Amino acid sequence: MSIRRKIALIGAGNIGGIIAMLMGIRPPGEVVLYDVIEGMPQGKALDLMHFASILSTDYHVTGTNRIEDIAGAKVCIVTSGVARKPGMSRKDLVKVNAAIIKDIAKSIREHAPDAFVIVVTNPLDAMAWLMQRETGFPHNRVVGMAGVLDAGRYRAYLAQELGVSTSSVSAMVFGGHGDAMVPVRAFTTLKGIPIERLLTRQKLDAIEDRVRNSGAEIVNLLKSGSAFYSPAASALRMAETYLGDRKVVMACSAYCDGQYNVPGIYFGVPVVIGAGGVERIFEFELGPSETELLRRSVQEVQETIALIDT
Ligand code: A3D
Repeated sequence: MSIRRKIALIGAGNIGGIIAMLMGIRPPGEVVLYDVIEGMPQGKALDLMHFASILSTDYHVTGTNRIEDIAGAKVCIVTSGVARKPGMSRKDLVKVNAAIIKDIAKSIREHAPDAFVIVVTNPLDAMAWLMQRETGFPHNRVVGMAGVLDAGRYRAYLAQELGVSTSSVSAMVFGGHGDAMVPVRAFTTLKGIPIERLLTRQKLDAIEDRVRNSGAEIVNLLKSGSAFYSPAASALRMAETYLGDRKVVMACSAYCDGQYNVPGIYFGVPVVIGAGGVERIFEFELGPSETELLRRSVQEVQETIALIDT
């Protein structure tokens, strides 16, 4: 019997494949790559076995079309679903992806009942909400990936504008992973210096609009498919933080039960990720304009959840 911990990548498309590749560079455990397309996860796993051999990283990765092969996984990263195409909103995706998530949730509950589940499939907050409901897992063991990516985009543009390393910029993006997401400039700094002291309001408005539209900007450039390198890196960070019990603070889509006046839905808020999954939601007072923007974002997520057939 293997003593390696198992990580299941459910969906072996662009994001699943890149996560599998990144995990091959510094393996956090044994990886199972699952997809419904026959031969595809097996082909990627074989290529990755060769990749790891070249890097000498002792990576154990297998590809499968049998969902039962996720058995005993400690982490499941779910990317299965359909990606956005040009002109398609995240909401257009809801019905098709909800059916896939329901199916996957049932399998996770059956085969990996102790897993920490990271949902990537869009529309993100609604799919994380659905995953928790369908697995019946405690809320702290189901989380959605969005804020890490959105904050990463915000930091990238700010660092570019200021001509500094992204490592010197700390940024926070709240809210649903949609057009109404809320980059919070009051909590965004360059080494502790409030960003508002360094850039004009007009410049920050423009950068924040670009953050909100980055997903669509990439979709329009790619013409088919959506962003995959940065979503993969974001999900990897979350999985590593959990596996290492690192207690890093990051914005994730987590279950809010009144925090920030968010009522019983999954929503992007700053959380601590550790061995207990989502161990804590950080709550503090926001300004009136951010509070109003969050209210609109809550509404957007609620409207998407309402589209899911119960
Ligand atoms: P893609 O390359 O199409 O991969 C999705 C994979 O899911 C495909 O290989 C499908 O065969 C597979 N699949 C479909 N149905 C099932 C099923 N029932 N069981 C297992 N696998 C299945 O897409 P991608 O990897 O680029 O994106 C995956 C998802 O992430 C999409 O829903 C995107 O919209 C979403 N996404 C989210 C973000 C966020 O920031 C939250 C960013 C980018 C993409």
